Amino acid sequence: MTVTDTRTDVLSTRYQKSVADYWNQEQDPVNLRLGEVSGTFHHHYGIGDVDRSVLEGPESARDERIIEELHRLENAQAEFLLDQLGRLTPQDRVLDAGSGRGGTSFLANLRFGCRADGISISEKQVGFANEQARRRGVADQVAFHFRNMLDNGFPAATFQAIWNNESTMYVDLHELFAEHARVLKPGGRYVTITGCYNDVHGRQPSRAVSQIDAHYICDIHPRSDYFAAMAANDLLPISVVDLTAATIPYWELRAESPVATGIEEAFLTAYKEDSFHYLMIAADKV
Ligand code: GPP
Ligand code: MG
Repeated sequence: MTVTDTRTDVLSTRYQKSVADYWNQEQDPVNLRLGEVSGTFHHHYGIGDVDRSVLEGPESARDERIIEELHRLENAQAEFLLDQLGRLTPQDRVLDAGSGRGGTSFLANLRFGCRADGISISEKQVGFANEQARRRGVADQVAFHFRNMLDNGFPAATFQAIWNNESTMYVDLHELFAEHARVLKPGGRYVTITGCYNDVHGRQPSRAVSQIDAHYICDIHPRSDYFAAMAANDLLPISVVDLTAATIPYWELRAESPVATGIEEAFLTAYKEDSFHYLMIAADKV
């Protein structure tokens, strides 16, 4: 199959077009200033204990120290995701579905030495991430493509591992996992870190979860949908970790930081009232 990255049918719905518009315009300091700390730019949240001393200290250094601490926590989240990918060798290929500015792909290539491909429906993000690959001298090993994760264009059984780092809330999970299962090798690993609503309390999202959906133009899924869609698509869960308690300190620090965006209270409310969970789910392709 010949696939180019200049396809005109990448955005197949008006919804996808509006999501692409959002990310093509996004220039938020909460992402750019954090990325500038190390040159690795992420689009996900953080986990782990916070060094609260960054909030004290001299006024002049305070903002910079908070930003460095938030970035340390988002790096820790990406490293935790990579911990779940299983044994990978430099001969393996991995796919980053919803790759943003490329952060998790670069860390995967650094850790495993394998080729990483990232896909995004934002042409801006794809351009930014490819420029990062060039600057980092890894453009021959890490490449980003303007493609849709529901129709990724890769041949069947290409990848030993695939992940979604906080990007599943933009797509239908049955369609997504069918496409992932197609391009994963048998025995390959799928990992997602995601926010999902707690449907133990009912099949509608809470107010706080709805506020998060409106903020990012996304559609947060109920927890059970992940497992139903995996089971229907030859993905066999091997590990589930509830990261909710581990991400709350990130949100508390972010709420007090100079880069708060206004969505912090909705996350803190949703997590603390148990209507929303931050989960890692790993599964193997049968
Ligand atoms: C964070 O990206 C992730 C999303 C927008 C998807 C929604 C995630 C959930 C867990 C519900 P970001 O790093 O660009 O967000 P922000 O700009 O708020 O830091
Ligand atoms: Mg962010």
